[in-house]
Amino acid sequence: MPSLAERIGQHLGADVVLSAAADMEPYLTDHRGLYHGRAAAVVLPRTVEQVSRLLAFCNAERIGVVPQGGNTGYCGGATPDASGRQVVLALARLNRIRSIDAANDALIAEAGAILAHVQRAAEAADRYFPLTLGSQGSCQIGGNLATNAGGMNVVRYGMMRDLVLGLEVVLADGRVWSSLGTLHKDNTGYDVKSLFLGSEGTLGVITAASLRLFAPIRATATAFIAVAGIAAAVALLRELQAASGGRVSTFELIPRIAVELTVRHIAGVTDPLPTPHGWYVLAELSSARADEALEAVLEQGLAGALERGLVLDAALARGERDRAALWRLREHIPEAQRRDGASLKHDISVPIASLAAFVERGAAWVRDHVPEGRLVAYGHLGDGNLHFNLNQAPGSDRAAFAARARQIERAIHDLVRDHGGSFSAEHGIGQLKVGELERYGSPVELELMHAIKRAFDPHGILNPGKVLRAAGEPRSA
Ligand code: 2HG
Ligand code: ZN
Repeated sequence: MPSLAERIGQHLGADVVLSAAADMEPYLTDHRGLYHGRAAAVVLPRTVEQVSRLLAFCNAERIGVVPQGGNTGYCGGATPDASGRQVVLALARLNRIRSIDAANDALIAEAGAILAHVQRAAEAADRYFPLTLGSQGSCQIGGNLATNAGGMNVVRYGMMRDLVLGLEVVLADGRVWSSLGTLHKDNTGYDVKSLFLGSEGTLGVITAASLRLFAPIRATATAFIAVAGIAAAVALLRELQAASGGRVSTFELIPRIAVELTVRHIAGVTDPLPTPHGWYVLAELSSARADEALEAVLEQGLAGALERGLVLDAALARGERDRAALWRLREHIPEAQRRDGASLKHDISVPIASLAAFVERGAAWVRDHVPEGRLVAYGHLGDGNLHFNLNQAPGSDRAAFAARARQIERAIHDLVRDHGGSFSAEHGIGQLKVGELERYGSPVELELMHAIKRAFDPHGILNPGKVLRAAGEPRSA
């Protein structure tokens, strides 16, 4: 009796199937090392037709399929379970830029295309693709779509969902549905493509997308700003938006501890300001007009805010080198956190007007209840989205700290709910937050989600146990 991997090889060609333990290994552990799964095979198709044949086969045989992009996710959404019966479907080889239509501001990329390649392809056509993530050198556009990724430019351009014109998706039974096109308006009934965005491979496998392009950026002004606190940062954002006519494209909150961690752990990062402050913002204004006086707008805005005590100090980037150094500091905060020891991550959002109150209460709770941890809260202030993370304090026990994860998460997520926020702003649900969705999600919405899941994937073969608990899977505490 041939193995499952051999049978898949017979259908698709042996050259697209990995089954040796050493070959499969990189596909079985998630980026944060939270999950280690097993698989019957890892399949790396070269064509959409092969994806279609694989899903038709797995649907008929009731075999779970776990789609995987660059494997940079935070919630274990692309890691198989421990049964060894699931198949990992890695999209890496489906990585072509199929077309660029600059006249229609559209680009069609396959799921396995690396985000940075998509950005460069747009640039080569004198256009701009705005999604900007720390992991852009390795994450894949299919994963960005399936998780509705966010990042540093959302305040201006929206999340991945807002950057999509159409999709090509292989459904659970192998049918291929395509809405690839360049229409910027299409109001024909239910927005089916939207369902796949953020569904994390549980409703279909995205194989290609038509993406929105924008005018290229010709001018930027960037500053690293010490602010008087969170409320001051929120007020500054509103002032800079008003003064620049909505040109703010990045507005990232950075705490003092993140500066210390990046200076300590990341080569080449230095403190941009001469004296320490509690909170900072990395702000960038950008424009498609080369002659727009963005630096002057930023300087004037900051000078006014300095007078009124919102801003305490600021370093303006004078040229591309300065700018790259400031971005390097921000983008490497997660890596610096990782190198410093165990960390607990909470990707939360609250209405922007409630941010200051939330941080005040959350920080006090951490101070009072987690003596072995230190708050490292940073993120996309412009979107009300903070990574309200904790790192183990120096000298504390790694395992004891990590063991408190669920209890700490519960307290923080309850506080988030009390402030009208979300326990998952941009990193999705995966397997990590299935219980949180059940706890905090609206029961009616969950019923609708299960109904949609049954309609799209009646046999439950698509990424089983991600986002929604698989049928028959026991609830944990
Ligand atoms: C970021 O904003 C990423 O840098 C990662 O979303 C956040 O590590 C994190 O918590
Ligand atoms: Zn983030």
